Amino acid sequence: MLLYNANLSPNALRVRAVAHELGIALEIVEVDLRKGENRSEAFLALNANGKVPVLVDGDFVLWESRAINAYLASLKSEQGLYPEDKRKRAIVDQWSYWQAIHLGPAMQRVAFERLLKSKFGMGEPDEKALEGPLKDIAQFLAVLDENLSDKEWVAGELSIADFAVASTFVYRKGSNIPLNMCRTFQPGSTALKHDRPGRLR
Ligand SMILES: N[C@@H](CCC(=O)N[C@@H](CS)C(=O)NCC(=O)O)C(=O)O
Repeated sequence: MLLYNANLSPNALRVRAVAHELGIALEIVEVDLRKGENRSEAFLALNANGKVPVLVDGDFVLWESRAINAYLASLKSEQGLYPEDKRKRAIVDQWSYWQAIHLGPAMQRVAFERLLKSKFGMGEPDEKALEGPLKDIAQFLAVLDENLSDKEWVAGELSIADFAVASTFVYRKGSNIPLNMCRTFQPGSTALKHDRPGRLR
């Protein structure tokens, strides 16, 4: 299986982490986003959005990191990362979508302003623009905190939703997003076990 990857991408990291957890070997094809390799005709033929990650399994092409992870986990269903039980799966989907639609974009907005913008020569951080996202992050982390107050993994058992949520935190420290607003992430808390993808960096 091939994974079109960019090392700086949290979305690609999420897939590498799940493949690693499942013991699925991926042949990595590095796509240099800064050189615009994701805009080449060959790459756009795989994903017209021009975004990584993209998985190629024989003649099957799949993009969107969470869909790729659901596919990979389904190939090794006995490991339970994407449970077949309808209700358990629905809860995994619930947290994966929550990360994709709520927590992830807010964290990404801050990471872009505070960390990536200057790295890409796009100017200084605009702190004013971050008031809304930071407020959202505090609200969403409180929800995560509450959810993890009585369990180790977001959907009860380790699942692809944990990898979705954990990969959100890759740029947290560099973006100066404090976790002291969230008791879940205090030293010694079980939520810090959500660092599995971090170990693969
Ligand atoms: N929702 C997509 C997001 C993919 C995405 O935004 N990838 C970024 C890297 S983190 C990318 O390829 N950006 C290049 C571009 O948009 O030109 C996923 O989860 O796979």
